[in-house]
Amino acid sequence: MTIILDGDVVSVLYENARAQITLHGATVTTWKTNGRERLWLSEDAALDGSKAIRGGIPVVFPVFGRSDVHSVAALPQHGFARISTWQLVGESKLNDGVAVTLTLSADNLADESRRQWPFGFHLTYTVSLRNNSMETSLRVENIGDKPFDFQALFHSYLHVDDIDQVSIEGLQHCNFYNKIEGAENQGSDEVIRINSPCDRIYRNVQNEVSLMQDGATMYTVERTGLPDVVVWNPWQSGAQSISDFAPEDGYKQMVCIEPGSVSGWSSLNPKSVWTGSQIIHAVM
Ligand code: TA6
Repeated sequence: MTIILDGDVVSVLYENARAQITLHGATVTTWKTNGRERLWLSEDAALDGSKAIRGGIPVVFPVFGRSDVHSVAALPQHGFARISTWQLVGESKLNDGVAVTLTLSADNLADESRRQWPFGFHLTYTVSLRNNSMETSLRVENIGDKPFDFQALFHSYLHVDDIDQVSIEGLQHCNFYNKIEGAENQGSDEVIRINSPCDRIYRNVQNEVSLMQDGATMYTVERTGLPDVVVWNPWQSGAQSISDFAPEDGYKQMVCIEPGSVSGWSSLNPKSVWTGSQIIHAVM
């Protein structure tokens, strides 16, 4: 097991697994198993802390998207967690892997974000690297004197070989909101394939979600405390309109499978704690 902090990049090595996490946004930017990259990262991703990183696993907190709910209306898209500087506070050896822990709290939040969201909070983010899986776990603690509402999500950009051969299992029969159409949809038994812009919020997903490539399981995503799953692929039109999305045909090698608690709001009273986690298994 090896953990190296070089500037604002934490490199984590465990047997045949490798990962890097930037302190900027606590973003996992690369995760390799046996030399095979499992996350998609834009070639134009800003890694200098100037903006949210396009790719990897951005951490979304305290709001998903934008919202006119008063307490979060001033926040940028997807909140401040992914654009803040986190602190590396711990590393630990697991019996089957290695974990690193990063924190972000109100007292080390940029002034602008504190003005936009003036609540007492402490985030603890643990990334656990095992031979063929990546676990990300977020602990939210209310250390202030007033309750706050929040949403949280892991915006995972999974790397695929060929989007045309991808299907997604486990979301059948789940109702979803289609952001492209602006409409709620009833679940169906259709297996999800992506052949156009896709931006769907699946609600209260009971099953494990699997991403298939050529009919074989490539990834499975386990969730705890995260009832919703967002599926996003900008397709060609979206990729062309996103300035830091490169290469332009990179949409053919990525699918965002985003476990979250985003359909409503989680409320946290002072001294209370919430946790949500995902485990991405690299199967093939
Ligand atoms: O999670 C899907 C989504 O909300 C899409 O609507 C799209 O906006 C995507 O996130 C990327 O958002 P970003 O702020 O990273 O450009």
